[in-house]
Amino acid sequence: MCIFCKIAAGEIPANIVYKNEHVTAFKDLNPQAPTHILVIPNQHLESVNDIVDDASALVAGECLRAAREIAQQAGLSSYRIVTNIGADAGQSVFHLHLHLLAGRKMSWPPG
Ligand code: DGP
Repeated sequence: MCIFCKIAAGEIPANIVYKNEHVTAFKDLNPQAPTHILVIPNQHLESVNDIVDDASALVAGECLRAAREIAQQAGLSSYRIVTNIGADAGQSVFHLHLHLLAGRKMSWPPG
């Protein structure tokens, strides 16, 4: 089981801020902004590359919906959602996750 599967299953601790049937969200261990939350599907998908059918698309959509709800409940007017796909893009944990970042001015393009 991968580390994010273990967090979703409650087998290792995390600072969980949101959970439902499809999605778990928790604070990033190494925050890059005052708000930095990871939103993951409870089921293991490696990355966006695994969104290949209706079931995986539903789960990915639930991740986006959860991110929007978390942002709204936190009163965030601006925020960024990032997902890295592959090592060269910065992916280090191979379980699909959305980074929800907020609380500072963001630059563009990302490095
Ligand atoms: P990425 O580089 O896009 O794969 O992002 C992985 C993120 O996951 C990175 O920002 C650090 C975070 N992370 C890695 N392991 C853990 C963990 O065990 N707990 C928490 N809360 N975050 C983790």
